[in-house]
Amino acid sequence: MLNRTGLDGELSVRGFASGSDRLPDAHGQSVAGWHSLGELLNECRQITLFERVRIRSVSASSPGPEASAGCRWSDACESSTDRATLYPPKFEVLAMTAIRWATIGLLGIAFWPLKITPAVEFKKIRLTDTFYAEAAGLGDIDRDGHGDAIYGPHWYAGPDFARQHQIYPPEKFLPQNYSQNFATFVHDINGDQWLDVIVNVWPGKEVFWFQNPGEAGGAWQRHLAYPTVDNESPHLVDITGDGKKELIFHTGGVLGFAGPTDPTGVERWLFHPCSDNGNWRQYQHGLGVGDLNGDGRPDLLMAEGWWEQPAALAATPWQKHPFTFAQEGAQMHVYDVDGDGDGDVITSLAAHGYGLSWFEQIKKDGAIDFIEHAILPAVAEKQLNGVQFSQPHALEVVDVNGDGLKDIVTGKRYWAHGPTGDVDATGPAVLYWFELARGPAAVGTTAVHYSPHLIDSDSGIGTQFVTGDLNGDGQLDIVTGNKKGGFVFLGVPQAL
Ligand SMILES: [Ca+2]
Ligand SMILES: [Ca+2]
Ligand SMILES: [Ca+2]
Ligand SMILES: [Ca+2]
Repeated sequence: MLNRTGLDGELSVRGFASGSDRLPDAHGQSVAGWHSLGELLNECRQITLFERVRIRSVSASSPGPEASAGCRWSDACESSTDRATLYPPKFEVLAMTAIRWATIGLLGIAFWPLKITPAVEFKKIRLTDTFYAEAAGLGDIDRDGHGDAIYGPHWYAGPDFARQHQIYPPEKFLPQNYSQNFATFVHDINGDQWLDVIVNVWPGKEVFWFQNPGEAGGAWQRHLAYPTVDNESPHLVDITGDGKKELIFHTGGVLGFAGPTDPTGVERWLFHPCSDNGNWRQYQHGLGVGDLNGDGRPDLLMAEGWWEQPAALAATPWQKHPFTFAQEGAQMHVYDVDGDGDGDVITSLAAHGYGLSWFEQIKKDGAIDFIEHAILPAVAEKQLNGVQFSQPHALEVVDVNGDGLKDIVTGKRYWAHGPTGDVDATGPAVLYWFELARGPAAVGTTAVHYSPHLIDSDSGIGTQFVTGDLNGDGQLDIVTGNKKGGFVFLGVPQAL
């Protein structure tokens, strides 16, 4: 082994992928700190094992910030400077290469079937079998330290969710029909430290927010936030970066967002247009928020492309980047699925049909482009590990098993248009999570793998649901609501 100590030459870790030249590299990053080339190669193995590591730049001559380097199994690590000096004798290289590829081969075979994190199971609690809403929320409504579940007109007090409390006058709906609650969000709108509940009553109709009465108790006062909120998957997120959440939707064919205009939130919220008129309709499917170009500013996504948030928020319209992600998706998410440093897109393809995909961000002629990777096939006859279901009309991207990788939670929207209105309408009302794993990339394949895990087969999803840790045990919980009623799924950690 060649001792690294005393060498001032700058190393670079360069990524190569079979059949691809688009992996990130860290050319020019100072990666001193390894004491030998063997250690460097070992570091590369660690990189390939865990896909992505942080490498601290500790060059004595020029200490710098943390650098990020991503490699994959097929990467090579080499010095770009002083190669002759740094490289060990040939036999050592050959030996290292042989060991490395043997390791790659063995782990490549063994990696996929291995479960390296504890399994996850869920305890199901049925809040009610009455159809009140196709949405759900969670949060500590009464500030007693226990997370509470929100379904339709009621919140259910944790930790047992047995007691229900009214938010607005309840109205029961027939499962053959529709509710007056398609999206539920929980957020402190007026800044009094008590969580309020925000409801989109119907695609294309009002969003109201119900004011938590707080310690004094009593009725929740209803306020109109915005009168016409189009799209079936509106979001409530902080898109402006001021720490306050805004409602993301389109109205009158224009994509944008709206938020409170005064500290009380009671004044009518103002709509901030971000696009030209796209003639989008009331029941438009597919909407998302996330930073796709890595500038730190969340961008907007729809099924037909994404809109780049400008440096000056007021500059409108935002630049549109056309790309067809889906025909009829639901909540669209941006997440670095493959761990290469850029945001990828996760969306269902048909909220009333089949298909769930992630779209890998690539650069094409210097511009952002995407490659689709199917998770659930878009046709009924094909399956993923024997799993297939229709109508993934809501989905969340969240780390279910605590391994640091965000997984996907989705399921079947039960009776979206009644018992006969959709393909396989009477199929099991399933709720699944899809476990993300990353591993060796063979030629022409991706290093990303999803495994479906059934959570429940008699509940499904509606048009929106929520995840979070309700009981503070560190395990992810899920609250859903649809035509079968309202449900809490408490994650129960399992031993390895
Ligand atoms: Ca509570
Ligand atoms: Ca951005
Ligand atoms: Ca990526
Ligand atoms: Ca995970």
